[in-house]
Amino acid sequence: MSITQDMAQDIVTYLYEAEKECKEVTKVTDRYPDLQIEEAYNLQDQLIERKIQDGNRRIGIKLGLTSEAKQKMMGVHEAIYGTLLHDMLAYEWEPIDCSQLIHPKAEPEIAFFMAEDLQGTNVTAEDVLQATQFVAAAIEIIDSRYENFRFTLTDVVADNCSSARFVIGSKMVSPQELNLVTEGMVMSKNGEIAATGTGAAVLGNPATAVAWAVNKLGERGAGLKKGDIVLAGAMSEAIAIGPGDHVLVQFDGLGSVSLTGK
Ligand code: OOG
Ligand code: MG
Repeated sequence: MSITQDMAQDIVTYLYEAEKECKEVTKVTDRYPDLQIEEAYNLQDQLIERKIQDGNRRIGIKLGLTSEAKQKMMGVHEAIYGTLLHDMLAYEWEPIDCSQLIHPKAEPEIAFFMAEDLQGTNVTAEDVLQATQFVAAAIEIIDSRYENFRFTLTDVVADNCSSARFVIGSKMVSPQELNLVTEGMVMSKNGEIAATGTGAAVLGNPATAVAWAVNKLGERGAGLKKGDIVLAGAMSEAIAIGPGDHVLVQFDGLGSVSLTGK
C-alpha cells in the first residue's frame, strides 16, 4: 500500500495537533500498518514544512537509535534522523516548561557545529570531522507523541524522531582536540547518578553516526548546511524528567551541561 496525498495530510495534522495540544496519540501504524520507511521520511518532511510555514526555522538535525542496545530493544538494525527547529532550542538558565510536553525524557549527547556544507552519499567520519567547527556537550529532551513511548521505526520517523527540546553546553571544543570515542560522561538527576556512557555508545563513534545521517540525507538530495547543529545520538538510556527536576551531565573534556524542569 502506498500513502495517498490525503492520507499523508491526515497523518501530518494528527501528529502536529498531538504535539500542539500536548496529548499522546495511538501510533500511526495502528491505522497504516504497511507504512514504509521512505514514506515515513516524506511525512516527517511535510510535518517540518508545516512548522516552517508557521514561522519556525530549520537549524540542524538529530540522530536517534544509534546505540546497539536501543536498536536491539526496537528490533531494528538502523539508526534514524530527524530535524531540529529553532523553537526546540532551550537554555540552561531558563527552566523547561513540562506542561508543554507529554512525557519528556533527557538524553546525554554530543553536538556538532558545522563549519561548512556537507552533502554526499560516500561521506566518512573523517569528512565529518573536517567539516566540523566545534563539538559541545548537549542534553536532548525527547517527547514521543505516541502513548507510552511505544512505536515502530516508521512511526518514530514520521513523528520527527520524538524531537522536542535541546540544550547545548557553553564549552566549544575543536574536534581535533578530543577523542570522541573515549569521551565519557556521567548524567545525574537531582544529585544522584542516573547513567554513564561514552562516545563509543553512538555507533562506535559519534562522527560515524553523523556520516551515516549525511549519507542518508544525500540519498534524498539533502545535506548539512554551514552553521547546522547536529545531535549525534544518546550516549545512554533516556531518563524521565518533570517539574523541579535538575539534570546535570558532566563530560571528561566537553565540560558540563544542565537543565531544570518547571
Ligand atoms: C527516539 C529518539 C531517540 C536518540 O538519541 O536515540 C533519540 C525515541 O527513543 O523516542 O533521540
Ligand atoms: Mg536523542
